[in-house]
Amino acid sequence: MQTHTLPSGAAAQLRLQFDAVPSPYEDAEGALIGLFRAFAALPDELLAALFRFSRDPASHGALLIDGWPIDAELPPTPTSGQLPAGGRSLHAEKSLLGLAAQMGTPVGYRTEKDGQLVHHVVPMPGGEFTQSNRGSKVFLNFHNDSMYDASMVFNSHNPDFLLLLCLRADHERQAQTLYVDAREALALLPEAQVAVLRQPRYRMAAPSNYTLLIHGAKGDEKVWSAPVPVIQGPAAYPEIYLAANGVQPMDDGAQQALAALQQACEAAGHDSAVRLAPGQALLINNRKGVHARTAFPARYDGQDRWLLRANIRTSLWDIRDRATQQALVFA
Ligand SMILES: O=C(O)CCC(=O)C(=O)O
Ligand SMILES: [Fe+2]
Repeated sequence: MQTHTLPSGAAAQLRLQFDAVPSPYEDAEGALIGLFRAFAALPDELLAALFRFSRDPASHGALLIDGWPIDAELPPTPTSGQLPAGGRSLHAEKSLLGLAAQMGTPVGYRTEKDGQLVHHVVPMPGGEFTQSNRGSKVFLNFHNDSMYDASMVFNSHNPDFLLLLCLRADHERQAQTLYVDAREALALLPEAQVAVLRQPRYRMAAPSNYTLLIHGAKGDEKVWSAPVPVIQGPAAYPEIYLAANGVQPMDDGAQQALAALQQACEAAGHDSAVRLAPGQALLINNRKGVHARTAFPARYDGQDRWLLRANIRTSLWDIRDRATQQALVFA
């Protein structure tokens, strides 16, 4: 994976500027304006890498950048996805949102972590075996972060990018985050199977957070999309879409092509595996490729793995049908 490191001088300068930035939990707009100013002073080389990653259709779909300011003293890892109370410097949140604003616009969705701009991705008791960011004990399958929509297509209003910033690694540093760019995976498949993946012969399960919290489903019940393709768009710049919570091929040919794609992802994914360490940010294009996470132990002792996550859109206009009274928060 392509990796950059924020020089320590630039990190120290960011920390100083962060002191003048309001808490994003209290004043999201004020925080984003302050962060815009602070991030403008980053080294040209890093800004150029961010620019190309975020705006060039040809760039690779994942980028790792190390050395971001995070809080010197962290509270125990939460077990509920809610921010623990108590005074903190919020350097990590500011690193996350400043970086997100370089890539596009950070947004919240009411159906995902209450519309918050900053998500706490932590293992949660009871969620160990789920195909969601609450899980730990199972491999989180290759997927895109998707968003339920009444159109029954779940990759229309979803984030274009997601950003993961590591605050704490898991105890044994086992968890690996994997990314496969669709171009790499499709290069491993025969053309006939790519052609099948391009046809609307699949149903995708709505995210489990939606199914449980909003739909009120119990157990393994799923909400399925309309028939959709896995691959769309020009061969040189394909968009891929796989749901974490389940993909249902609608016939045998579709099933075979999906199995071949999953094998290709497993083959390609381990090349890009990262064990995220504190201060590392993984920038993920949510349309160019799919991501996954390996299993890891969770102990719920306050020292479990803890990532901050942001959802980022390049266009808010295209999701205006779900705008709410609250800026940057969508239904
Ligand atoms: O925990 C990870 O490394 C990835 C989790 C994930 O897929 C997500 O937060 O969307
Ligand atoms: Fe994900």
